[in-house]
Amino acid sequence: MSTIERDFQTQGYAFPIDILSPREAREARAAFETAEHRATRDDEKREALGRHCSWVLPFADALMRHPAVLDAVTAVLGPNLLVWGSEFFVKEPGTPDFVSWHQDLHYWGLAADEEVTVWLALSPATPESGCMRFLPGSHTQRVAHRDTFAKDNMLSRGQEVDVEVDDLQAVDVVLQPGQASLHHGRLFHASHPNRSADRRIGFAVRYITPQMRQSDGSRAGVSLVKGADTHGHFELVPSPKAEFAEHDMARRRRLCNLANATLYPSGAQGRP
Ligand SMILES: O=C(O)CCC(=O)C(=O)O
Repeated sequence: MSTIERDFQTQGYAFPIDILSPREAREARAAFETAEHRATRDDEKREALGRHCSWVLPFADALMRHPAVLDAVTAVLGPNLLVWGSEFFVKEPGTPDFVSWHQDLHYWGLAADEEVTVWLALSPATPESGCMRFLPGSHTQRVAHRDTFAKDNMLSRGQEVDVEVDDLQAVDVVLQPGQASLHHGRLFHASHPNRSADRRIGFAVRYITPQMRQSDGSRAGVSLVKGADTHGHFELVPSPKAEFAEHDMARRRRLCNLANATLYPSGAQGRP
């Protein structure tokens, strides 16, 4: 059993995993910031950076298919991999933005637990910059959540676990630019505000196996990134060829509208 597989099974996470060289990480950050600049005056493009960005940004599609990323995910999910979601999490220096303790799979309407997130750092992720925090071993539980709609919470409904979390047990997910962490969809995780002088930028990608499906039977959009789609439960989305191309944006709009009924039954929208 590899270290990644062992850590993932026992703790619910594995990190740090080297993915990009420092130069490649700087290039990926520059590609992100260029796309961000192009999206400045367009609400839909800005929203796309925070949800299903790989459907409209070729550099994001390439990053989530990086061989080192796929090797790490294969160690825990096996050889056939789909991507269910991809998004940039940006915390500006000195802002109050935070993420409350939550379990990703609680809200996504998926019928099983074969999901893993890769969070790739494009700037330093440290306690000062508001790196993620994980609660070791919490991935074996399913707990109730409540929606707080707390101001400054980066999650769409301010969702958080409805149980006490012993903060002293949490580990800081410290990553250099180009390093990644893996976390299980049931792992309790959170993050504090960014008190550093730099932006904290992470690229989060949600990998699933083809056996997964939406509990309500809907055919959500996914990208096939390795092996074969052996079950056909989802609509396969092709790689984008150009940034924010209108036909890719239109497909993304249609698939986000379809997913909203599952993800936001009460009407709130944004990040799942
Ligand atoms: O970037 C963060 O601080 C939180 C990210 C997160 O909750 C996730 O990737 O599931």
